[in-house]
Amino acid sequence: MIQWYPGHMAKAFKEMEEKIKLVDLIIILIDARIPTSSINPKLIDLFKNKKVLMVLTKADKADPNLTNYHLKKFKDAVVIDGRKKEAIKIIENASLKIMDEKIKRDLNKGLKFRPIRTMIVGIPNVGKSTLINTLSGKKIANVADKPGVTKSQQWVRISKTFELLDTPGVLWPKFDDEEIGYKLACVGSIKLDILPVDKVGEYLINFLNHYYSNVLKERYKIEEANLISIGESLGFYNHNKEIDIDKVSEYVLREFQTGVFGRITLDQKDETL
Ligand SMILES: Nc1nc2c(ncn2[C@@H]2O[C@H](COP(=O)(O)OP(=O)(O)OP(=O)(O)O)[C@@H](O)[C@H]2O)c(=O)[nH]1
Ligand SMILES: [Mg+2]
Repeated sequence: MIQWYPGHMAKAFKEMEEKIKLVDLIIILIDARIPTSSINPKLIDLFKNKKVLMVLTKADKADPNLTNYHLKKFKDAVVIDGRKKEAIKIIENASLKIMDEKIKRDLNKGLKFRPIRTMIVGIPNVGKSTLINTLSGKKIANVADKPGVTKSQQWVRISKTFELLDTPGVLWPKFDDEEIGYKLACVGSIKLDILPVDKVGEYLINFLNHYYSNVLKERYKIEEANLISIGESLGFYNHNKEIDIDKVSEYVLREFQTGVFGRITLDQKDETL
């Protein structure tokens, strides 16, 4: 069981808590490849009295049927590719719709329209800073394909409609199910150095063999896909001429993360509900 909650995440969480009152709308980003497992229960709990928009990112790498399936479960949710300009209208329209009543109420009271203040939150590496850059049309926030890039909060004025707060990615102290930890590692939200990397690789391979049975066999030109056979095919031996299991795992995980196996979702129907 993975139990791990670094101090910087506890701090980031506390800072979010302090900002709640300043914010009208919370945008929770979740990874379309793990639309259930990437929902941080601590965030849902923290924002239970706020207006929330769920945003599925990286749907371009997820199984479209499952994205549609999961999307239906949320009250207010949209799907975006955070790197693309189209995301702007999608987020703006959904936010204005959610805030519609309040905006009208304020206008009736004679108050001037003021930008909707939103806080963008979610697990590490889900695409928060990318979305902020797309929304602002500038490279304001640091982005990289690894967890833990954003270290502190940052307010960004987007337009007349929006002010956004970028936040560091946060996980939660204890996963109900160890599969959640493996899935978060598979999509790159948990650093591989805090986990038994061979177990994560094995988890992914077993999953793919079960749900997408040909992808590994075709990719590595093998009859049966497992860490050993993939390692043999790749020629990943250590100095004892044994298969370097960790290296094979890391390689397969990286290939999965870059999308070479096709569009794959790790949360299948109602599996982790
Ligand atoms: N394919 C795809 N990649 C995306 C999408 N959104 C973001 N990315 C990529 O995901 C990686 C992580 O993006 P960031 O914006 O740094 O993620 P973050 O949530 O700010 O991460 P932390 O600051 O570490 O919490 C980058 O390589 C982005 O290019 C998307 O919708 N589709
Ligand atoms: Mg970031």
